Amino acid sequence: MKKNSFLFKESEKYIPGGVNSPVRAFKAVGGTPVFISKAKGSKIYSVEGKAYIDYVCSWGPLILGHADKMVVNTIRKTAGDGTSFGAPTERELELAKLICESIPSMDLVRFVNSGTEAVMSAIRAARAFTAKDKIIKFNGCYHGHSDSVLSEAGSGLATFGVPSSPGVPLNTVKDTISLPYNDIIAFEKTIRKIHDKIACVIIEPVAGNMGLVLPKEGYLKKIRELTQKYKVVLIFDEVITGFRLSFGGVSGLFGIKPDLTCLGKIIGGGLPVGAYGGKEEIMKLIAPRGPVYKAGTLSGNPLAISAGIATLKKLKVKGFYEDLEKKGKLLEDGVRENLRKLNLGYTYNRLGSMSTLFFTNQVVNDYATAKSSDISFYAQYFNTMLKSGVYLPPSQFEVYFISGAHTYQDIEKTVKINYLALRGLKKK
Ligand code: HOZ
Repeated sequence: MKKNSFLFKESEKYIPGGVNSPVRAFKAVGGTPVFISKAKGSKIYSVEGKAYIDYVCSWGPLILGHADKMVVNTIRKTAGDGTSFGAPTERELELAKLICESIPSMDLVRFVNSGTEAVMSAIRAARAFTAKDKIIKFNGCYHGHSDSVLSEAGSGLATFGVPSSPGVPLNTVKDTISLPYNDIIAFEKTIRKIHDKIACVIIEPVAGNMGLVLPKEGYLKKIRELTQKYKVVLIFDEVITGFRLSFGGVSGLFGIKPDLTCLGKIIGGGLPVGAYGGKEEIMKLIAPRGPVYKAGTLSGNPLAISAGIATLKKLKVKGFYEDLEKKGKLLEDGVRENLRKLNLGYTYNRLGSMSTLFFTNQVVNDYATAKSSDISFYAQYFNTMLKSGVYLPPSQFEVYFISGAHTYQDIEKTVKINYLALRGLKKK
């Protein structure tokens, strides 16, 4: 039997930091990353043969759980017919239709291979459409790792406490303005002053990369009003939330229509995918219909597209999101009750099947309050949960995801372990 520690040491010799995405290295929580050998339903299994109830779910895409039968069979069948053509397929049309029909603001959609690529391409489209350069983003939101959105970003940058990344040209970041999330006054002041220079505003309408942070009542509506008033393109980054909180996106749930939306994760059913789309007047600029360039050999890859179609078809079944909501509520009620019994005032944010327990007594509604969390407590908590068979994200600034495959027993068991983990927290 191979050990996690052996594999990690070997990986470090060949892969920077031993991982292909930084948060996975467990640096924020200590210890050795778990090397996964297989997964099924709500469980992942390590190379050491240990089973875990998984609340990472590949950071969101696996809303049906691991190795869903229908998704796997679809991928198998598709693979047998060829894995990539670099030419159009009927499947792309099917998924494009499904997406455009379910997201009210989506007239046209273009597939790419990741959320990073979707955002990068959407910003380019917005800049071309407005003939302006500057963008506004929000502190703690993460929009992938392309140059222009790597300032004050969440996810790995929050985990490692770095405001930006070396290697990003100053000339690129000078066009990026990062404002506090949920602060409509700061936003209004900025956009009123320099709207003639702003191409777009990009936001995670429900933020999932500083832990889960919900928009305040009326916040998104006001952002929409102001961007419309000042003719600035509004981009919703729904890479995490698209098809997670409802069929479609947060835009449908809150009744707000952005100009462009970025998608990823769920629409590929666990295979690498991304997409961006929105208003025809902007999307018609994309090559070859228009001059704004974007290309990609694996864009619209048959495996990812067919896994996405299979996933969306299952999500469409009546009651799917209601069931997720019940499970999310069961977890929330359990954790809140544990906090109450232990007289702990930590903050628990939840929407549907997404949640985060923040180790702070402050209300968490922006990056500053998320960062008030005691990350050494999170590390202790994470490690006790892990030892007891619950796999949480190895960072305070990420989200717990529940899938349709999680059972009520999984959640009840998690709540019991949560109680013991919270009770055992020791001040250092
Ligand atoms: N940064 C992403 C999560 N918000 C992905 C992390 C990973 O895949 O390691």
